[in-house]
Amino acid sequence: VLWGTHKSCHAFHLAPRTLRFQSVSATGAPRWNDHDRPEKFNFASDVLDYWTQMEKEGKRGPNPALWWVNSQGNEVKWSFRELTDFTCRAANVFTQTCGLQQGDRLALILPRVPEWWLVAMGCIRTGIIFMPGTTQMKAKDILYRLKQSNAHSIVTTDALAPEVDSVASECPALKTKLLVSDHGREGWLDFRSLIQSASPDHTCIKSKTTDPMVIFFTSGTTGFPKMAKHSHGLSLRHSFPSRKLLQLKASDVFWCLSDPGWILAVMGAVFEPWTAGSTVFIHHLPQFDPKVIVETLFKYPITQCIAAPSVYRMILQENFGSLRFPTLEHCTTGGEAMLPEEQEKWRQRTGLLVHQVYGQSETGLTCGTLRGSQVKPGSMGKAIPPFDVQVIDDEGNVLPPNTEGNLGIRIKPTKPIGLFMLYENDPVKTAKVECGDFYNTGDKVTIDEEGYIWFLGRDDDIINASGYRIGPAEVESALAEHPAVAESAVVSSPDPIRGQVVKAFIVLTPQFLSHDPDQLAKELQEHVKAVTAPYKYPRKVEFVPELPKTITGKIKRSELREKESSQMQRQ
Ligand code: BCO
Repeated sequence: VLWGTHKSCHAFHLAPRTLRFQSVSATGAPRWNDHDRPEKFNFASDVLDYWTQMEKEGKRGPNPALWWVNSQGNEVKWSFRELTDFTCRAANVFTQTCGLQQGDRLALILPRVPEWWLVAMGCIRTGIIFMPGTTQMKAKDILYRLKQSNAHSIVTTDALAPEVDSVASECPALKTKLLVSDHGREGWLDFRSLIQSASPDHTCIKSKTTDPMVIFFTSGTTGFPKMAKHSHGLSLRHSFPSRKLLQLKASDVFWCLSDPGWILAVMGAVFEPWTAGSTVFIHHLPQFDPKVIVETLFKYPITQCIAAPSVYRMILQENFGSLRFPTLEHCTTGGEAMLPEEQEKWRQRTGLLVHQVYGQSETGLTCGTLRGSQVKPGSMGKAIPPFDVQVIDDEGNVLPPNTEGNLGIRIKPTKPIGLFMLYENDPVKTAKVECGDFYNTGDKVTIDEEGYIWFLGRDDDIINASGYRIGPAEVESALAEHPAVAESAVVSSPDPIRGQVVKAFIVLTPQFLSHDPDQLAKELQEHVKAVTAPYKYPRKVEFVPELPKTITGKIKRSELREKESSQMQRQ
């Protein structure tokens, strides 16, 4: 095997390749100006192979490009040269062995294993559109994604292969299934051995910056997740966060703790660090454990990290002796809002300020506090170029400072690079988020005179639980599959650690009315965990005789949400 239980991996002979010229910035990174819109851009050839060339010329230090560890003491360290080699092999596996072509879709459902990075980059080299997804998904979630996207291929592990097999017959477009495992499985191709035997010679496609590159499934206030489709421009745009927001250098070791199923990881564990030639540090972390996070920050020379606020809160909640990490210089957080007192507590314990960033699956990083500039506690920073971010009303009029409104990104006369292209197969929802000259994020904010933006919340039904965006319909439909549930309404409930948690108000069917409520609540929670991704399960359950409804029979979730919120405030 190439890796796995080995302490290091083999280096392969690399074929020489030609690179397009890029100028070099002060930090050594290939750079584009913040408003550049080159006609052609491909992250694999323009960034990854650039750093490979720098390594060959002795212009980059010896630190790895990818440094993966797990709790068993296994380690994988790959240089950019090795990454170029392996990702060219991955590209050949996709096009030659699997017969995939530019524009085909590939579902990438892997945990934090090194192959994730090979698959993503192999797709970028070939123009195959990859669709990251969390490994918490269950058969129902996977089926929805494969069908909605007409996926041609899926890459996953042993744990999820049976779930995929249970629904594959309903996905006629699905042609190849690739398994990342040390064992074979009937009907599946063995990704690891294919990579070993594949050729490292591959010519990267000359992708247009506007060609599609990746699709993120993102939950909405109604219905099931939408497919936010991004072009290669997403990867180009993240050179700004790399250079200015985080000021990454080739000597930095950057750890993004987000699961690779989310856009935060695609930005924080791929585009930003590699643009600067930094080391992407990965801990396998199959189960979240604050102790492992703290130990890792003490053990490895990590200089920067990014994680959801819940991660910082969960670390602070534990009684760790010291949190003065020897090499950590800069902390960033995103995915949900962090309170000023939480930022202050982290500063007191670690000596480090947490810098907030804001973004969505549709937008990538949109706001943030640049490293070195003033941190205003509680604020998610300023607009990140080239986005022109404004606070707008429901008609798209720009509002003055300190006025509550929607966070909008200007899309007219020119849509900025890096903003999603559209919701695939959904022109209605695509049109709905256009508001005058702006893309309307739906997030309520204010902006001050200096351009700092404060998150206030949402006035729709989307739940943000510890950085996960959850649509109520996804949980309600899972609950509806249980015979005890006559109907349910799912809303957010404030939580001191997770920001919000999912709460389900449930009307029981007559035959379950006499059941023990605590036991039944547990059973329903386990049921949701079993039929859909468990991060969505209702951590709070309340049985009610009826749900509040409008005269047309629509459930008034806002009423339940407000009730929940005021009840929590009283406690
Ligand atoms: O808390 P419980 O133990 O009752 O349940 C947990 C898990 O134990 C359980 N679970 C997980 N896998 C399971 C399973 N149960 C059954 N079968 C399985 N295969 O389900 C619950 C999952 O909840 P969780 O994921 O919140 O787990 P946990 O361990 O509490 O993790 C805490 C966090 C903070 C690490 C986690 O919530 C997290 O990673 N949050 C961040 C999410 C994130 O990265 N968001 C960014 C999205 S991108 C974006 O927002 C754009 C920003 C620019």
